[in-house]
Amino acid sequence: MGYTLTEKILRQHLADGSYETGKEIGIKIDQTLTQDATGTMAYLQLESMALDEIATELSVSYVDHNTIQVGFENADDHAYLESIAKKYGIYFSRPGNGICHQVHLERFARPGKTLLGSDSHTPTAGGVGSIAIGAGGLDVAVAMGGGAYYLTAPRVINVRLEGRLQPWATAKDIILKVLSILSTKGNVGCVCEYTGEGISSLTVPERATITNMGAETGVTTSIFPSDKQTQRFLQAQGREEQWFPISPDKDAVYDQTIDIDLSEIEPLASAPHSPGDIVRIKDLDLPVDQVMIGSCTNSSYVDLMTVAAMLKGKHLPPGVSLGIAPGSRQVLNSIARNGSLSDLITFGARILEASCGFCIGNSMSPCTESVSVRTSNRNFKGRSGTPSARVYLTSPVVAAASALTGKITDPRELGMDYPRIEMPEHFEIDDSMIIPPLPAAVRKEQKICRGPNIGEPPVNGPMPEEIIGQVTIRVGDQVTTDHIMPAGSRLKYRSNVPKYSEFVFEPLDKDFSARASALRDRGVHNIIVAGYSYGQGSSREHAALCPMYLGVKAIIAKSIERIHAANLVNFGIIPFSFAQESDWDRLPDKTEVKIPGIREALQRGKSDVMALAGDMQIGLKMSLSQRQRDILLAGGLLPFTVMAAARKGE
Ligand code: MIC
Ligand code: SF4
Repeated sequence: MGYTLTEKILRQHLADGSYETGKEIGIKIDQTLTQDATGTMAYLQLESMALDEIATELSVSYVDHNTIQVGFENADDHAYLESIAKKYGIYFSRPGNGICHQVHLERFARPGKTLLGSDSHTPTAGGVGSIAIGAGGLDVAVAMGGGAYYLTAPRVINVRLEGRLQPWATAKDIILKVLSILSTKGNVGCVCEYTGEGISSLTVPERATITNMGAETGVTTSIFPSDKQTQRFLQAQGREEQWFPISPDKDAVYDQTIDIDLSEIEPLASAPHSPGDIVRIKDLDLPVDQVMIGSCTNSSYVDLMTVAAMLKGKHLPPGVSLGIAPGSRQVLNSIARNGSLSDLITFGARILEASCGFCIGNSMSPCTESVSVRTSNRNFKGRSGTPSARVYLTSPVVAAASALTGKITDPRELGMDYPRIEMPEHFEIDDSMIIPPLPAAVRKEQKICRGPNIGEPPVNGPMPEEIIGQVTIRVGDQVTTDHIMPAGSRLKYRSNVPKYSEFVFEPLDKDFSARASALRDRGVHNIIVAGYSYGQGSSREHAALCPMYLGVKAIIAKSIERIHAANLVNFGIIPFSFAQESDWDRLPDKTEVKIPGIREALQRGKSDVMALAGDMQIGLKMSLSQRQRDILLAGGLLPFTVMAAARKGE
């Protein structure tokens, strides 16, 4: 029996365990990436591991999320990150150079490699045939130190593409179609592998749009084989020598197959407030207040050139605003040199920095009760900064058509010829905004730059014998990391955990933080009760770290998403699931809950434990590997890693 591409690359990188679907394996990580919003914590944790050198082939620190710099906090973070990169031999992509995933695809991602990134859209690099996985910053720090990354050997879904896209249907519509089939839940522990003759017509940036937004299905990653298109892309990026072909074996066996005929794909959108609520553009008839084009999903050269060709010589209608954020300095500079930037400016577009910006809600929030059409990948309620706004996620051509007419518009109705823009044979290459690692001798001299915004990461104590606490909050289904730990205007506190913790659950319950810290100070453990898919979305470990700081010891949910569940374990919080889902109803806010003998249960490898709430008994399940149990007993991955290193040294 042959191997899928996923299994092939994972087996080549196997560092711990034996490969069996559904079982935990440890893999060697070749490359890492961090971004500033998750990176400061990752590097503070790296520092506390007291290493001299990083062990990866390549690690890159990007600054792309918090580039607004209102006040000193963001700038302090940037200075810290730059000094850390100099000290440890890490590439540093300076603010202004672009969004981590776009730049990594352009300049560093390689077929057959493993990439671990402290951002959930790291799978973008799956577009060149890399196994690229999003994780919490602490996992990335451990991988930089040479530690294995642990994941479940995945179930592999074969997404077989046949045919060719029709004009005005795009890669974004393919991933929206996949989302309409897979939805945003129930795919934990899977990988989407794209095959079929239809893939040969998709360029690497198009493939990257698909693997990027694959994150919204909850899969571990998505991947395309490395073929002629990959070679063409690496050639155009001046990296041809890094190309080699890699694909699944002909007799590879998949756990599930989905067939999609590209010629039947039509323009689609994610309707408010979930990327998985898919509708056809032609069924929508809605005036638009704002159009935002950019983000790591859709801001490539071809994306923006196509938009510019559609808008050239025309003007923005009154009542609509248009913002465009190119994905990288390479993209921005290319459209500047060939004059297309001027076409966008003449149309009335507001040109934004090559960064995340609007996508994470730190700028360009739409007005109250407005409709915003965006080319990004997430439309969770309030993520734009305006809770009452309705955000539709679409392709760049639908966004441009909507900016032209002032209402959500199917571009096929414009009566315009489809501007078929080719990917260039040679991209403009200028890496002068990426600072390469310093020679080892000079590195030692480097001083770390620590402004007042850089705090120490709090560390948890060992797991107590029993949990004696209270349900501090009970939430429903699909609570995202944006609900647990909001970004937007709160982002600047990412390096200051006590301050950032004041905003835990802010969008759902403004008093949560005060209540939880009061209980913690009285020695009462905080417990969170949740519905399905708790912790969807971002890889931000602050959604575990800050609750840990507030004294949360356990989450009891109907289900928990992959990255978030791993982050909870990493910070010593137990992710429980209900044995009977209907028990969710029996645990409202303020219920006093006891979980006796939890330490012993973890030590003895038990999967079932009982929670006591008054005279009720509630069955709980723990789906944890032995390694995760040991991490929880130690109080988290950091104390576990430090203890393991000390044992080795004895
Ligand atoms: C996101 O798109 O939600 C983010 C902001 O990029 C996050 C990372 C973060 O919260 O810093 C992600 O996707 O992991
Ligand atoms: Fe940045 Fe948005 Fe991409 Fe997250 S999804 S990395 S905020 S552009």
